[in-house]
Amino acid sequence: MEKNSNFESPLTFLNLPLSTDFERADVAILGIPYDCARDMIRFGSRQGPNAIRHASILTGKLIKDASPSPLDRLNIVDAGNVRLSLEDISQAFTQIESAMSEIICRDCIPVTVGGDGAVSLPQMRALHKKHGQFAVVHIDAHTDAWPVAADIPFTNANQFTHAVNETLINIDHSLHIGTRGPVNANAAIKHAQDMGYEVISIEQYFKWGIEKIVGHIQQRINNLPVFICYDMDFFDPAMVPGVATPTPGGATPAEGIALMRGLKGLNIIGIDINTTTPLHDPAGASANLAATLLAEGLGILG
Ligand SMILES: [Mn+2]
Repeated sequence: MEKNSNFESPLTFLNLPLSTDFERADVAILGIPYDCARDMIRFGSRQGPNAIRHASILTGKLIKDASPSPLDRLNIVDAGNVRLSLEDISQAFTQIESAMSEIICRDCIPVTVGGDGAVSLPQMRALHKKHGQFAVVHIDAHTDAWPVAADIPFTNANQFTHAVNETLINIDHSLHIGTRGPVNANAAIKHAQDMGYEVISIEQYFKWGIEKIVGHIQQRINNLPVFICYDMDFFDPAMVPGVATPTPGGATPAEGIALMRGLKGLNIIGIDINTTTPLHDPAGASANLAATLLAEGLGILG
C-alpha cells in the first residue's frame, strides 16, 4: 500500500526528517513549547510548535517544488521540541539555552518556533556564547524591552532589556520594527530607545514601504551576525488572531513575507518565530502563516 506522505509519523516541520545529527545538518528547526513568562490574558503558545508542524504539511509539499528550494542547497532537519520545565522559569531557560547550544556548537543554524517571546532570551544567551555580540532585528508590535521589575525579573515583555543588560547584543546595530498600541506604549518605546535600540513604528513602516525598510535594515545591521526574531503579533489580528497580545493596526501577511525575503543576504545566525497560540486561532490562519514564514526564513539562509 502506498504511503500517505501527507500524514507521515512522526509529524515534523515541513515534512523534514526528525534528527539531532547536527554535525551533518546545516539548519535545525527547534520547537520551544514554553509559555509561562506570564502573558497577561491569553496563554497557549506552548502548543504553537505542534500546531505549526501540523499546518506545515502543505507548506512542506510546496517547498519541495519551489525553485529555488532551500532544500536543494541546505540539509535541514526537525530537531523536535525542547524538553523543558514549565514550572520553573530559570530551569526552562537553562534547558532552552542548552538545546540551542547543542545545535550552534556544531555550526548548525537554529530556526526556532515558540513558545512566547520570553524564549528569545535563552536563545540569545546561547548565540552570544558562540558568536559574541550580535545584532538583532526584532519584528513585533511591542518592543519587549520594558524596564525590569525587582520582584518579577524575567517576563515575556523584557527579554530585550536583559539582552542589553547582559551585553549579549550590539545595540548600535539592533532595531525593533512594527511597534504600535495605545496605552503605555510610549513609555516602553522610550525605554528601548534610551537603551540605544532604534524603534521603527508600524506607521513609519507603512510610510517607508518595504524597499526602503529593507535597505535601512541592511544598512543598520552592516554585515554583523544577526538574530531575526519574529513575533507573530506583528501582523494585524484581523488576519492573524492566534497570538498572545493581539494589537490592531498591524501588517498583512504579504508585507511580513516580503520583509522576511528582504533580509536575504544578511549574516543570519538564527531565526525565531514565536507567540503563535492555537487556542485563539480557530481557522488555523496564524499557524499557517507561521509555517509559511518558517519556509521563507529557510529561503534566506545560507
Ligand atoms: Mn509582541
